[in-house]
Amino acid sequence: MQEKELKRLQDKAKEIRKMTIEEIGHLGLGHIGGSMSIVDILTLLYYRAMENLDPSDPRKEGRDKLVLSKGHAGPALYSVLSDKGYFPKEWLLTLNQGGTNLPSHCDMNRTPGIDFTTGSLGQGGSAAAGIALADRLKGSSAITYLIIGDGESQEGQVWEMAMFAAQFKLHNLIAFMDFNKLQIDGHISEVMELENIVQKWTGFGWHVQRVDGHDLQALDAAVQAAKAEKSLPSMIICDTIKAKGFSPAEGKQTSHHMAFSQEMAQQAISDLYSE
Ligand SMILES: Cc1ncc(C[n+]2csc(CCOP(=O)(O)OP(=O)(O)O)c2C)c(N)n1
Ligand SMILES: [Mg+2]
Repeated sequence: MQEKELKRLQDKAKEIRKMTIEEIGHLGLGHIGGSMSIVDILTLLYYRAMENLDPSDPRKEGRDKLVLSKGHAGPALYSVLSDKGYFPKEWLLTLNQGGTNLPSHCDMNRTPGIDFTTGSLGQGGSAAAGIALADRLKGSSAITYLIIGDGESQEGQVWEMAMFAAQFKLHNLIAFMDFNKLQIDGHISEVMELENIVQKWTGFGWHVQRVDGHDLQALDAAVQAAKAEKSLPSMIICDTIKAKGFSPAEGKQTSHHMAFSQEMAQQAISDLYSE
């Protein structure tokens, strides 16, 4: 990736972080931690990797798709979708309020651009594998992207999906694991260890890479390598920091779901831009 393109994406990721802080900050509480940790992955996907997207036709046949299985990170995806023009930016200020089109967790029947309803952890991967298989049966070359959490990866259903996708050689399924080392109740290593995660996915028959999930250049190279793989499904393990770019709680357990004032939000945004 050229330096200019990298800078464009870095600036965009910053803007998406700012929008997400404002969006959750307006409501006063929410899943800031898991939203901020995937901003770079979302930026790489929506501003570079995904093809055949049309915000005026969100269900366009043949488009690449994303299943955000850790559906509680919806606010970050809503920032991206509003910026892309799927719906007005003003909707962000209605997050998780009565009558909103932007519920706390992703809902494909409410929000233009959301490809699958998620929130019940462990299930989104199965949906993504089904979508990828359906696309292949239709003769479509579309790619289905999937984002799962590290805590979510303790769910047994994730590993059933892993076997299924390998069995059917779903090379049009490209998954990211947001390895931010934290889940709702504490550190992954204390709740249920995920070590040897690369060996685990490799053992389940996937093409596996591990990258810094905040390095857009590395994410781009990993997606290109995943696209070039024409037999196995791909898993990109992304080392990330929970609440990345939200200074009051970056890397902290408290960021999972927290309340914060407008003043804290403004301070966080000014810290973000003085980095
Ligand atoms: C099946 C299920 N059990 C419990 C929850 C409640 N829950 C929401 S987020 C979360 C923690 C998820 O941790 P992780 O996957 O690491 O997400 P992140 O760190 O990105 O927030 C839990 C337990 C849920 N949404 N679904
Ligand atoms: Mg986590």
